[in-house]
Amino acid sequence: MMVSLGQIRSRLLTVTVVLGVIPAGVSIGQVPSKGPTRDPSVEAPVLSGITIDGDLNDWPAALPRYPINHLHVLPPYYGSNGLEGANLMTSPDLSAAFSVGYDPKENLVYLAVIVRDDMHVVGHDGFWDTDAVEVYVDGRHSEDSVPNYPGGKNPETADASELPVFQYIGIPGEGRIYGVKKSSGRDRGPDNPILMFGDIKKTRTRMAFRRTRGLTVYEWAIEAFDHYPDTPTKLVPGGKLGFDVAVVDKDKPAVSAAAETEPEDDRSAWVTWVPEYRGLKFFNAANLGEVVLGLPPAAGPPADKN
Ligand SMILES: [Ca+2]
Ligand SMILES: [Ca+2]
Repeated sequence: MMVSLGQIRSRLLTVTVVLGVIPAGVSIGQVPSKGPTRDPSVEAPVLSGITIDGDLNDWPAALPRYPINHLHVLPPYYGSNGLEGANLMTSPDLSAAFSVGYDPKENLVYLAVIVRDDMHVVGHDGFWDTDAVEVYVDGRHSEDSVPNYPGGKNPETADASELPVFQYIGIPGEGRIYGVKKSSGRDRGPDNPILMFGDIKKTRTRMAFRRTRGLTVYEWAIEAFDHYPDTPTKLVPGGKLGFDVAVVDKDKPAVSAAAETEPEDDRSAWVTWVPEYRGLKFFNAANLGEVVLGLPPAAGPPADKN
């Protein structure tokens, strides 16, 4: 269930009692607390001067890269695509990792997804026919869930404001993503990336990709929301976001019009950062890992006097 105002108030009260006081302007999901509260958890350092162009030369070289290496075989939709038993940290067939940071002034999360993938396939009709990256974000770091699309809606009518988790999707090519022609009841053009169940143009989320020598790089600026589209999450040091990233790998162009009719051995692989799979991620925020927003770099030591 999505939380009601009453639940929010009672949660706020609990947090207030525990912490004594909540700094002004800090939303419930962003009450700073020390250390990770989920597994997996990564810290996002403060970055600045990032240009979204698919070139990571503007990223600090020393930034950690975290493996995206949990393969989920979910018949009849996703297969192993030849990756069963492969080391997804080193395989030339598929190995993927991400780095993450944020800019508190721009109020954006920056995400670099680096994918080694020997066979580049871009399709436009469904989730089953293309290489892709999916980013899951919960700006409120909640444990909210819904059992299904709210109010009897369907994927074409459901609205991102009614679901506990945002799903952004990008593909490494031009054209429509996952066959989505309609979302939140409105016709959509072939945007890249898209906000599933919403309008990417109402967000500041952007993505650019580059493909060179078997390596596909996706560079993202991501806007998180307390409530879409009117209340972006304020990104402050110590704040936490629910987060996961999935890499989709299709290696042979689709020969049919649905995932379940693709040859089983050629079905795309779906690989995530979070180890467990417990159903559609946009229905349950508790299934995400987390990004902890780091402190700005400390002032350096005084310069030598000589
Ligand atoms: Ca760049
Ligand atoms: Ca591929």
